[in-house]
Amino acid sequence: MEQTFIMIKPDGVQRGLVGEIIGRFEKKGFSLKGLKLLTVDQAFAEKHYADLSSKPFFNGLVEYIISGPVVAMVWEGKNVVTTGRKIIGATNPAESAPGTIRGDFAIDIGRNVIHGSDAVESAKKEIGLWFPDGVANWCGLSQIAVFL
Ligand code: YYY
Ligand code: MG
Repeated sequence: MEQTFIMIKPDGVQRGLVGEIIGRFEKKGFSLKGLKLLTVDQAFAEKHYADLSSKPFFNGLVEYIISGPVVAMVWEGKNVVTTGRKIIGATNPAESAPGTIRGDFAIDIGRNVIHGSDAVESAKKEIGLWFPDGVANWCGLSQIAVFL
């Protein structure tokens, strides 16, 4: 089954949008397969956005992503990569339609609340980077029970 990597950026966490965003993916019918709150360092953020390293906004983007905790998630379902991008909306909130996450909750491209993988291949890469131990085993109740 197709999976995508979704990350609520520091502004989304600070503004209290975590529940709202998770709710939108849940109500659409996608399945949450992994979730963690973490703060990443500069080297990790640069790796996540490596494809954009030559862009003029790269340094500012990295500073933003490391500025506070983010919520990293794996969501699963039919066409979840493409549909997830539709739920998120256009990169620039000025162009994101109302009803999308960025269209409803963001104004500036540099504070656009959420990240979503742009293709199945990049989703695989990003899930591997953010969940190096996999999601199937990530802190499931059954696994905690094994440790007890
Ligand atoms: O995938 P998506 O997040 O919609 O856009 P990308 O083109 O991958 O750029 C990543 C990230 O960089 C974007 O969410 C905001 C920021 N950014 C920017 O600050 N200024 C731009 N002109 C383009 C992108
Ligand atoms: Mg992108």
